[in-house]
Amino acid sequence: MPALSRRKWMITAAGATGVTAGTGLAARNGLLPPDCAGPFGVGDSLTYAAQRLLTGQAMAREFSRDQISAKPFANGVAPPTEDYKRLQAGGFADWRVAVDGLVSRPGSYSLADLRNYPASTQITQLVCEEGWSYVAEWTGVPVFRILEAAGALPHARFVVHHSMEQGWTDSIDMADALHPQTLLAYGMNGGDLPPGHGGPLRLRVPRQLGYKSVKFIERLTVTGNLDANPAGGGYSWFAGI
Ligand SMILES: Nc1nc2c(c(=O)[nH]1)N[C@H]1C(S)=C(S)[C@@H](COP(=O)(O)O)O[C@H]1N2
Ligand SMILES: [Mo]
Repeated sequence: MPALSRRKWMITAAGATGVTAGTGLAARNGLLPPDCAGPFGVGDSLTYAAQRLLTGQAMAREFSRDQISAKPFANGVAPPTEDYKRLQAGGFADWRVAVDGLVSRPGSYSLADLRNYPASTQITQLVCEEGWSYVAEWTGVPVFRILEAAGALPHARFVVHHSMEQGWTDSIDMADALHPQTLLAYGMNGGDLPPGHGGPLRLRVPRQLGYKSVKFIERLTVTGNLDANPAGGGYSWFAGI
């Protein structure tokens, strides 16, 4: 036992020294995640830096139509609130997603506004951290188009995405926010996005685990740091796949 713990300690110490040596370089190249000082800091920083270096703007795998799962799993139900029910009764005509923070043109967009932008469709896999997954087709507007329309400022580093559902605020860095496959999705498998899957509007981040694809999106906040916006869910902030 003592030998084992000493060995473990030595491995940890060696890893930590390597990370310290690499920290300046990683920070200069934007390779440190915002939770690098947290309890999982060393491991998360290595995962994040390695993935950013290896994959860059690589695309998530896209599937063919015949690979779409027959029964996609809806991991939850729509928020049981009066606000949601009222919007649903109106066919979500009054649903709006606000865009604020470090943008020169803060504002809000209805679903009809979002549909006016060139749509993007992807057949990708949603992978839950619990071990299940499915393939579906999602349609929506790439987040980069909305950031462009809102005039994201040069010192923007993260986009915080807020759900109408309590407790589901999360964030992504600009590499993922500007990634061509990161969508504000309003369609799924050829129809409107169903309430169980986050309808009328969810984020799709196919380069990260399912929990980053927050449902019932009603606000995007562009920010330079995450001090006021801790990551949601209690999961690791970075969930690259
Ligand atoms: N608002 C909200 N967004 C959410 C969740 C949720 O419970 N509420 N679950 C997350 C998790 S853990 C996963 S795996 C996916 C599941 O998406 P699905 O229900 O469309 O399959 O949504 C993510 N986004
Ligand atoms: Mo999940």
